[in-house]
Amino acid sequence: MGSVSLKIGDGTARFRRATLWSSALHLLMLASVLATNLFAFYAFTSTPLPASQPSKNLSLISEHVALILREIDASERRLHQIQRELSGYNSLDPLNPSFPSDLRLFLSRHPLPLGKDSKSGITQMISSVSHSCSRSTDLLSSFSSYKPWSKCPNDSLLVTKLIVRGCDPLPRRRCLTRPSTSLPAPTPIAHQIWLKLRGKNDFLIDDVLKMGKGAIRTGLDISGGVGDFAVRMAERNVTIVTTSSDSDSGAMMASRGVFPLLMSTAGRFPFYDSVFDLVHTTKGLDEGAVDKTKSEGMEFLMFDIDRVLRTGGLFWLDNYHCVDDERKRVVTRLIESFGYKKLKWVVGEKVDGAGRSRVYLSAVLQKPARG
Ligand SMILES: *[C@@H]1O[C@H](CO)[C@@H](O)[C@H](O)[C@H]1NC(C)=O
Ligand SMILES: *[C@@H]1O[C@H](CO)[C@@H](O)[C@H](O)[C@H]1NC(C)=O
Ligand SMILES: CC(=O)N[C@H]1CO[C@H](CO)[C@@H](O)[C@@H]1O
Repeated sequence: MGSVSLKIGDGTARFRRATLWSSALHLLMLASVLATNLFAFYAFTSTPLPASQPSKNLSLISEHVALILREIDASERRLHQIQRELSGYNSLDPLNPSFPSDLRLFLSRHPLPLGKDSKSGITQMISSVSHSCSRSTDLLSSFSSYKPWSKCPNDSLLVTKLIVRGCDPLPRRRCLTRPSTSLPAPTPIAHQIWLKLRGKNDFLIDDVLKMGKGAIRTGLDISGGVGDFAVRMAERNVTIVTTSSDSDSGAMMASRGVFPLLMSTAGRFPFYDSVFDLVHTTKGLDEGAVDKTKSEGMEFLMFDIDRVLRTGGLFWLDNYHCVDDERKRVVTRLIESFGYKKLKWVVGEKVDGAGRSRVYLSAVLQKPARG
């Protein structure tokens, strides 16, 4: 597995721990597979069968086979246990005395004031944090260490760190947000992307809106930086929600009058099914889901994109950088398997600042009606 890096604040967070863990997990799986195979090899080669006594040797073999099966079973159980530990199930104890008291208070059960709810049958509200928080209890504890009713610590970078580590949702806090410095003056967009063509991978906003036949009113921009795309679309009366995991982007987007949503690309989008006319992304596919050997991560993301997009809505993959041929093939195969209509599909090369040629894919795809 590669390491995913996301730009947060002024630095870069690398999922080094996750990578280490998964490498360890892979090593362990490899070792157990190897051991099992060696064992089988030994069992079948070290017992040559003299023709005179086949039944006795047969029972010997079946004993060996039973032993191998038991060994495989035990390895599987060990693996499962390790996976549970890595993913954090069972290990986040809401009553852990080392947690700050407000975190314990938040996680405790709160009975409904009017007793059992007749519709759902529930009697208490349960507040949760993500199970991945158990991998970052040190950060989570810093986040929850504050004096109730006083000013919150200035820790937006900490929030971002937790979210990109999968600790999302975070607990609520009983502290007052710091007096915000007034929003910065809105920064104008320096470039002419989407208004003027720079290369064959660029599409014009107006052309894409025409493909939507004037029915594009709302959209989602995944990992949309400081909202440039949303600002351009707002000029055309289209409302775009921009997701970002960068703690510095929010104020900038708000000052430009567009809607910032702080979330990791790895989480399910907090939207109803079929509500967007358009989903746009440049880097979102990678940030949500890069894994060199498997494409499931990207599949989960694509299914969620498909979920929030309405029938007839457009998915605009904008200058997606294909790091290699294999990635291009994986992304192409994945997108094609959703059966979208290709309104635009352009693969092109661009030379970057260092003189290297890079391959980009740009596409506008229309979600089909499914019977
Ligand atoms: C929070 O701290 C950062 C530097 O760490 C500073 O730039 C920012 O202005 C602070 N914000 C508030 C609201 O105090
Ligand atoms: C956006 O809406 C306003 C108000 O309805 C209208 O005057 C304007 O022409 C619209 N702009 C575009 C690009 O459709
Ligand atoms: C490998 C092994 O145990 N082979 C046995 C097969 O059966 C004959 C007869 O009992 C033994 O002599 C072999 O040692």
